[in-house]
Amino acid sequence: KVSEACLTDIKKITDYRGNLSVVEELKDIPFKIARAYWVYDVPGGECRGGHAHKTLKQFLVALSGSFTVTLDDGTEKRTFLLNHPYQGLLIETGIWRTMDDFSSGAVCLVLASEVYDEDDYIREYDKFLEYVSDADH
Ligand code: T46
Repeated sequence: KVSEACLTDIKKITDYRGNLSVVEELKDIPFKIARAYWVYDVPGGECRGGHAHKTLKQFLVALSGSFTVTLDDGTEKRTFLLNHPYQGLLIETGIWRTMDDFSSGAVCLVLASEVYDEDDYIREYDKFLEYVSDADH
């Protein structure tokens, strides 16, 4: 449920040489990490996402710059601003997400619980609403 989503603080080790943040699977992130990818060089005004996943869970971090992530569980929508490399957003299964308002130089790191599988995507909003209203999925 979107009402349970929140930005999580990531461990930050400050140092005169610069800062370091770290996450470990099954400890800071509630799944084993099967894949990492990152989104960058997003032109101003472009949005990404616009789909949900049946199985995949993901953890998003703005490594640089900022962007917003809107989560929608079919009932409620909430928008989060990701603008610190020491904060992350967990996206559970069955949540429609869109990513907007990328600043110049924004880099979005995504840690994912599964390898890439196009069959896991729900890319049409009406199918998503059917999916979430079907308790047997
Ligand atoms: C998500 C948001 C946050 C691959 O071949 N392998 C991959 O691991 C990924 C993630 C994508 N692709 C291909 C599939 C498309 O042809 O790369 C192309 C762009 O993917 P997509 O349009 O799904 O990108 P976004 O930024 O809209 O969504 C991505 C993830 O796909 C998605 O799971 O939640 O980032």
